[in-house]
Amino acid sequence: MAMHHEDEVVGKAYDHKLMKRLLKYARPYKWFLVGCVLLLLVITGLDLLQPYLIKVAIDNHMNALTQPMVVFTPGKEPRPGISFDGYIFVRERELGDKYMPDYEGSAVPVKAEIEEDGDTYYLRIQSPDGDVEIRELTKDDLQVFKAYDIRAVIRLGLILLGALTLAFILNYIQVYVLQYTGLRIVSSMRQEVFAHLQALSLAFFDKNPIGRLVTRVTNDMDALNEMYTAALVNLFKDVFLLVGIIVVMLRMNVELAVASFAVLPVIVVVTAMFRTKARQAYRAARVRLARINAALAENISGVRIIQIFGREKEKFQEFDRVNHDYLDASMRELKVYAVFRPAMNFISSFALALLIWFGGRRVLGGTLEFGVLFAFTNYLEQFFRPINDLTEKYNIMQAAMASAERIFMLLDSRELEPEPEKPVVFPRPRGEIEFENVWFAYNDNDWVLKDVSFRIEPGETCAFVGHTGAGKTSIISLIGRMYEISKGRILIDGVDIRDIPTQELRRHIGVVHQDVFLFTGDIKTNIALGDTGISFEEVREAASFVNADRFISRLHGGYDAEVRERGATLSAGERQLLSFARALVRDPAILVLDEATANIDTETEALIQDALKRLTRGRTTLVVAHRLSTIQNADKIIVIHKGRVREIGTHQELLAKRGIYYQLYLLQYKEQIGA
Ligand code: TTP
Ligand code: MG
Repeated sequence: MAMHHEDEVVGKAYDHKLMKRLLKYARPYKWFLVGCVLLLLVITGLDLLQPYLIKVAIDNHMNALTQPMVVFTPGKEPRPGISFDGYIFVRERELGDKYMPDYEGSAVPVKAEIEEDGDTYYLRIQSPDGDVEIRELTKDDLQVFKAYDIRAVIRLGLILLGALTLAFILNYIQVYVLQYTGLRIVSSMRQEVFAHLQALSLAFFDKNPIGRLVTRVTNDMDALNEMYTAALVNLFKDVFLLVGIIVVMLRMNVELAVASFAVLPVIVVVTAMFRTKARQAYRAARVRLARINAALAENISGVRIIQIFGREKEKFQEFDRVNHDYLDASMRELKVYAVFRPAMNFISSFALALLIWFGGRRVLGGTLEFGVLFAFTNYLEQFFRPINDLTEKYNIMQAAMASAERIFMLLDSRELEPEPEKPVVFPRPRGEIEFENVWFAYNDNDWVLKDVSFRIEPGETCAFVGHTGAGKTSIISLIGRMYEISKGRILIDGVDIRDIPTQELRRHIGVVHQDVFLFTGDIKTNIALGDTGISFEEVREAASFVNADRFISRLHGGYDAEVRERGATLSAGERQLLSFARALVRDPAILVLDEATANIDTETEALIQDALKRLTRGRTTLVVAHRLSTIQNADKIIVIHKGRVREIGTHQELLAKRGIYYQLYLLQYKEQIGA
């Protein structure tokens, strides 16, 4: 498990393995995504259609008055044309190639053309045998021809409007479905991460700061959402569009298409340069941002200490440094983008200029129709849009890949041994606890417990004493299997705890820490901890049993009183009593009290002592206490020294031994006399 440098994980913008795994989460929404891709295909088609329609309007109708026509007798025309003087005039270009060779169905004088001479227009009709008939067209005559084109332009305009409307509607559906899918995918991933976090052993949380884990579930998930919605599927659209534009351009005019794409090699080179620079800059900024987050989290949670020790200025300067570092890195990143975007703009403008120079000359020379040039400028603009967006998508993909890597790292972390394959049925234990040569370390071979063995009989009260850091808390966490031991066995009722499903095991163990953690919510939920199997009556009973009901009834709202900010509104003693109720309401077979009786006023102390006496009745109880006065009645006292069990016995036995316990006792006794 190496998660130490995970904030510095900045991978590639595309990683096949990661992508495969990411797509697995998208599988339930496969059809939504496929639908989106299909919609994008249609939308792209509609996007491509628009310049083409305009080209047709320009070349076939706006600039078409003087184009060659073929004359048909009415009823023989292969497609609608202009009805004039008892004939139907159809433009050659609208007929297409297949009618050209034989002029099938045409009247005797077959070819016609309108000629312009100053303000006067002539209709020139030429029969196959070479006879030419020229007649002047009156204004009304001319209007007949023009009306045909006006109608056609209106029709094309309507088609364009239809295409735009359809594209709008399809875009709406596509964006909606895609965003919905992205949110669903990420929401289910977030759920998985949360469930995984909950199941991780404490050892994991010792190594991973909370701030970092919160980032996983929020920021990193957002990055993935953006990838699913903004980058992944839209990449298809970009590819469709680019390929579509290239195909359409080539079909319209090969020469012009080649001229338009002359800048492509430059784009490739510039983009490649950008990618390298952007990755370096992103990595640098990312690492520094992680430092800012860490500094922020620590300074906010430690603000009490900072203020009371007056360290504001130093901490400010410390943060200022980190902050500046990040600013510098961000500026470097900014510069990369600040150069790339305008550069791409310049290239696209240059390509446009090239096109106009190249195509404009041909239009003036009569070898290129204006509508084609117009469509080309349009397509070229569309062509550069996805290329310009590439930077953004690149950014998104890069962030997403890094986030995915971190999330998967988290999901892959296994601090606990897997659940037993053949779990034993574990009913309520009698409460016999046995440690058999247990060796334990938080880190590798840095032994905290060395060869610890002891045995506690059902119903006994057993106290652990020893110097600070001796390993008392560690022993207690091992019973609930919060950590895995390295060697030896821990048995409850003779069953190795590794053979018991952790949930079953922990259900029978009630723990009271000195540092009581309260959740946001009311008093009764803090006792029942959301366990629906526990009735309000039971909560009240438990609370009154441990003498907690007295202060609860004084609270505004009683059991419904809100607990805010982890119980900052309650005193330490009150929180202690609450945690007793919390442990008792589950009626655990084994009760663990870690320094539960320190730092409490005499009145509450008396209440707590009274509560303790009742709590311990009928169950195995393990108590860690620094003040030996509180454990003199324990059935068994185990003295831990530097991770080893040094003495076991009752208070009297241990005093008689004159060993470590005796020393401790004397020390505290002297203190008391002195006080
Ligand atoms: P503890 O078991 O916490 O010692 P203790 O409970 O006997 O001490 P105290 O009376 O002060 O409560 O710690 C034993 C050693 O293990 C100590 O050197 C610190 C180390 N340790 C860790 O490395 N990680 C942990 O999460 C804990 C709890 C302790
Ligand atoms: Mg401790």
